[in-house]
Amino acid sequence: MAEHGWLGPIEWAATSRPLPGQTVCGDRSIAVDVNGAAALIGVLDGLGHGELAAEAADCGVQILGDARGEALETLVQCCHRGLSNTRGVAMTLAHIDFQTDTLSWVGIGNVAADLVAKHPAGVEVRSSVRLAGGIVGYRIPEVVASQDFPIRPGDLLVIASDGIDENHLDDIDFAAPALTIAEQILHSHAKDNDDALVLTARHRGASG
Ligand SMILES: [Mn+2]
Repeated sequence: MAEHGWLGPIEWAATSRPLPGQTVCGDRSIAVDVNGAAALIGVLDGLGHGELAAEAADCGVQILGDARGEALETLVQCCHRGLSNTRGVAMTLAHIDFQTDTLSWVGIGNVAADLVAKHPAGVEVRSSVRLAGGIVGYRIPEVVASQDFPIRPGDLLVIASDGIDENHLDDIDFAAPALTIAEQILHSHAKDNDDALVLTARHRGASG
């Protein structure tokens, strides 16, 4: 399954597939506008895989969409409360402010997020989200703090569930659209023992 679109200057795409042999993927993405001034982007991996995992992740996407204007720390707390009757999720969220070109992100569990840029030697990893241990809906750290830093035109945010292997940033074609990059990562780096989802978000500059 694939989705893609634009949020302000951000071109985003998400693509996923279930564990081979299964029909339901328990990983979900969110990419929504926040008052025309920012984007809320994230990936939720329902614990385990399949239908009950998808149910937890869908519930999280719904909560995030409804509360999208809140701070990231608040969004994590909202999801934690709202998912207590589900299996729970691993979740990484990013907020991109279009006015200040500031990226903020927070991660609970094992959904990797990296901000990468094109480099003469290949791919430069400019920053990686610091993941806190826990399961949203079951147990999260007492203090959940997001991290902020500048994002520049050309930068690419890649968020990947743990069904994608660790080498997924090795061969990115920066000339390609966000959807093609996401599809290439999924194709080359999805593991055969889990659901897999990749979300890409590219800052295309003020002209969009
Ligand atoms: Mn997983």
